Amino acid sequence: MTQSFSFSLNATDGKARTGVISTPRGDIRTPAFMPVGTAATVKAMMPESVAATGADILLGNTYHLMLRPTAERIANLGGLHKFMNWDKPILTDSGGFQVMSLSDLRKMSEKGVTFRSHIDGSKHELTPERSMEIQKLLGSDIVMCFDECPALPADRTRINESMQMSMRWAQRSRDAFGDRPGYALFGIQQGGLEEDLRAESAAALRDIEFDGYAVGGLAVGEGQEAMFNVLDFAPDQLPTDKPRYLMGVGKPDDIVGAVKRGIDMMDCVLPSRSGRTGQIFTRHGVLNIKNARHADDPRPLDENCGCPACRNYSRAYLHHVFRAQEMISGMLLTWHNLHYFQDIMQGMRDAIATGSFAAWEADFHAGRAQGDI
Ligand code: PRF
Ligand code: ZN
Repeated sequence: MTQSFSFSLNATDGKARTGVISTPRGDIRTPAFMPVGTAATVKAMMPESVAATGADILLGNTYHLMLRPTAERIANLGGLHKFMNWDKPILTDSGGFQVMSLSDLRKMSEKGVTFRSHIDGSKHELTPERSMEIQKLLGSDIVMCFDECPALPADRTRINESMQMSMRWAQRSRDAFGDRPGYALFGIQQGGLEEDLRAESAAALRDIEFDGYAVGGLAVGEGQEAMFNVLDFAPDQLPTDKPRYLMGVGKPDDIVGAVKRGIDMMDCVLPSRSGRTGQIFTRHGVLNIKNARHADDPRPLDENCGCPACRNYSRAYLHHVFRAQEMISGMLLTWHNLHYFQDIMQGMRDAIATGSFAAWEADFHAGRAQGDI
């Protein structure tokens, strides 16, 4: 039975919103944090463990999967969900952003971008049409438009031209995506830090009509204050009855600030990548397990955390396996970080539902030390 894609808001508190995105592969509770599963795995995590942290949806990457193992191979093997043993929703990014940060010898034109693989130097092309084709082959539930994201700082002329091209690519993405019941296509707003360019981009996307709208082009070097300044107006420029997704954000305080300003979805490699480098996020602040002062510490990372790393292991053990480069280190620390990020999301969902977001936010900030804990 084909069930359609829909979004319903359950409550708002100030600009913060909580609701549910329904898809044929299950519900996504919002605000939602999406762990990143770039290469058909959330590194160091079994899919059932990712689900156990509270994640309703994962992010996958067109760029990585088209290069290895290729979208055609994944399609022949039954699609990305089956391939990686994750049966809940998957959102895929469209590739352009990763081409700019990872590939060699890029060449951009109105048609799209040609580049060389960072893995073996082979030559490839991505266009709006090809990106839609790849994301369909993967079986992605939420498909992202093909866009360009300029690095900041950039001058206004460059930001404007880039945004205009991304809007033409958004129309081409919409045309190529076609009508696919049960699957969603999200537009991506660009326009740098400029309110009028952001407004123009939002108007272009609303005209085309999408199932959801992303705020792109942020967290690319502008800093939190500048990002929050944009988030003070950008979500308001997008439809209220569709999900709003802030791409590639962020640290816990970025996420809380974004939700406060009307964002419904986010993704970031931070909890998983930091897990592998020993940086731990807790409600009390940040700690690095590599630090020698943890060597004799029998306490858990966070006595109030319900994750397996905190329930079953001491800081001393986690310090030891990190120093010894044991595989379980990345597994346990990633699990904790993902669990903590999902705890934050659940806390915000509950607070918004009960109209107590401001009090929740004050507690969140009050509990956190500035330096290492
Ligand atoms: N566009 C796309 N993916 C992205 C971004 C963007 O602007 C960002 C910006 N933070 C992260 N990932 N397609
Ligand atoms: Zn924990």
